[in-house]
Amino acid sequence: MELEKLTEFVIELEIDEIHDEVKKALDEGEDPFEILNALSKGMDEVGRLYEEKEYYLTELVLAGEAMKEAMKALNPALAALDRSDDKVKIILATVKGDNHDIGKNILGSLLLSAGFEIYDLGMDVNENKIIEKIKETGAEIVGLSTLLTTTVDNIKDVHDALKNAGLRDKVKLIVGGASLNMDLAKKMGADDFADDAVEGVKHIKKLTEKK
Ligand code: B12
Repeated sequence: MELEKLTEFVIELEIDEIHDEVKKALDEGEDPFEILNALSKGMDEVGRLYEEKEYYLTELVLAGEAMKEAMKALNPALAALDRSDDKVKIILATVKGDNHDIGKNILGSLLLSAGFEIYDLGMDVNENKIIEKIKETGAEIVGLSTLLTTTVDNIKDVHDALKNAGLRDKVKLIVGGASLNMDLAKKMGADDFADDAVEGVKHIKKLTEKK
């Protein structure tokens, strides 16, 4: 099967069929990373169509659903690539007030295949939930995503909550998303920022090495 077909499936919002198509590609021996790449390409195109006003919010929501269905089929294959014990634990979340999770989910999939243990709290996540999860799991990295300029400040709330809970020195905070850059990330109290998910994995590896 050509991988372009998977790109097309995202663009054409084929929610009902995309899961099986991804499975089929895996069965045919396609590389899981190439599959992820093809799906991400589709999402880039959807974003472009939205910006050109050819797609509207409804299509964006459907594209998000299609990506989720595709990931359900792909994640086990990505996770199977790594079998190391003693995995570093990472909490992922989209900040409160923000309901964009496609980028975060891609980062999660890549981290999974790189051998990290992921606790994905979803989107619109309050800082207290993050603190609770750190206490429960002993996670040493928190990765936050935000795409809206109006929710960038909410990173600071997580930083402050970590401080108040006496956890700020024990946990590294890395952030990403289209509304951010390194300067802004640092201003919000984060330790690090990465432009995309591939860079994100590299940065997270570095952050965990230092410890
Ligand atoms: C899809 C989408 C939606 C979907 C989200 C579906 C979902 N489940 O995620 C829906 C329809 C829900 C949506 C809603 C809204 N959206 Co919207 N949306 C988009 C869109 C088109 C694409 C985003 C996306 O998924 N990109 C693909 C992913 C893969 O890229 P990414 O998220 O940037 O992630 C990459 C990196 O940033 C990085 N990364 C991401 N997170 C993290 C975290 C860490 C730790 C690291 C290291 C890296 C990392 O890795 C990823 C992969 O490389 C963008 C426009 C665009 N082209 O970006 C607008 C956009 C983000 N939305 C926008 C807006 C305004 C809204 C709404 C307010 C619209 C409205 N009027 O209701 C609502 C807000 C709802 C809410 N409360 O959150 C604006 C934001 C403007 C701004 N600067 O604030 C944008 C930029 C569109 C625009 N130009 O106006 N949206």
